Amino acid sequence: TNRIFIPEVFFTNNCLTGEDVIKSTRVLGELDGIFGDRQAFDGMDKDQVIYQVSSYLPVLENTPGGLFMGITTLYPGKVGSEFFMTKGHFHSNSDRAEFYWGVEGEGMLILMNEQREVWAERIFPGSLHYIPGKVAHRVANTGYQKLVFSACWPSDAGHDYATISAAGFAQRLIDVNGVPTLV
Ligand code: M6P
Ligand code: ZN
Repeated sequence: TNRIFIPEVFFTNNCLTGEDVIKSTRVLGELDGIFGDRQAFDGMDKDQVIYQVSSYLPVLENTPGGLFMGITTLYPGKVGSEFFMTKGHFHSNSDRAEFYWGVEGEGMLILMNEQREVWAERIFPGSLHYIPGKVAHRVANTGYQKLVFSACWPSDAGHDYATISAAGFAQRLIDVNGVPTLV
């Protein structure tokens, strides 16, 4: 059956429903080890919701040639001086690329290649980001309101979280006197 897809509704109300839409929630406790300030992390509520992702998966995971789409709402906040951020990942099929685009709020897309070189792009409503293959990607909310961004990626990309869990990103996005700074 065909799905009637109304981008405005998907974006503003985050309300696509159906069995091929997967909603997931990440609470702070699931981001253990990601933030640099262990003491600040330990003092925080582990049930606090950091971000939610609605993914529209029109084909089965791992199908070659298909596309997936997601919309992520990342709440504002910090662990110590480090902005709330997504887990971040490489793709399991490492050469697969992805688009991100900003919908609402402000943030930074943090990127890292296999040589562990890190750079960042500012996300804002209407910003478009091409993430090449073999580049890990993570998003931080640098604002005071929720950050909403959307993504489109190949259905056979897969998520490799292990590499980032083990070695992290080579730089962190820290609030230095009100200025988001990679350190
Ligand atoms: C985007 C896409 C998804 C990803 C989500 C959250 O919507 O890249 O594939 O799952 O962001 O990012 P992460 O999986 O790194 O927590
Ligand atoms: Zn990805």
